[in-house]
Amino acid sequence: MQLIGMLDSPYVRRVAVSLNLMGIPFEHRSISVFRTFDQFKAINPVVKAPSLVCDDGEVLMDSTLILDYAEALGTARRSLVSTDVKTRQHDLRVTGLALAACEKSVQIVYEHELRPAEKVHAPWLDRVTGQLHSAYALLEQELQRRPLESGSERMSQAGVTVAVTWQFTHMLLPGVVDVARHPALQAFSTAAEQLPEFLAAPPK
Ligand SMILES: N[C@@H](CCC(=O)N[C@@H](CS)C(=O)NCC(=O)O)C(=O)O
Repeated sequence: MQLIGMLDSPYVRRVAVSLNLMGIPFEHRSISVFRTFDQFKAINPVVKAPSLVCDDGEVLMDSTLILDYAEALGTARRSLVSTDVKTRQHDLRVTGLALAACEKSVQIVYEHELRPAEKVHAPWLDRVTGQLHSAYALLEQELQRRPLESGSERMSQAGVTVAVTWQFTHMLLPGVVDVARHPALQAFSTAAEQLPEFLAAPPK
């Protein structure tokens, strides 16, 4: 199967790192939804990254749905989701917060990069930035209360999503979220980014 999209997208990277941790082989094709729109469109007319071309040619999109498919394949060396319902509930809470932070980060990046400067809408940016700060404040609380596993053998889907999102926010929006106020997130992310499965999917 082929994973389509650039690794500077947190959604694409989330899938790539997860597949690496699960030991599921895939071919990665670095095709951009912006710079190579037509090439992407030829694979998926909706032009959403990530897209996954399955072995029978069917094309999936949306990182969460692609990861759901990967978990269902039954070929993974290990799963990133817990079968214990209380653990799963908490992982979903953390994953949801991280995905919200991810979405808000992407919205801020798009507002600055895709709109002419005179059309940037400050009230919208303020709202989204506030939502981003809330998501990270809650994530920090969650990690302080219940630390995430940061080793290759114990890392969960929640852990992958938190680490990838934190890295993305700081790469694209330096200074927008204060690292000093999020020590647990920073420490977890630093440890995760040193794992071979993360290093094999570099965001730059
Ligand atoms: N909820 C989606 C979000 C994916 C997403 O927004 N990807 C961006 C790249 S970071 C994209 O495809 N942008 C182009 C567009 O939306 O037109 C997911 O989890 O995969």
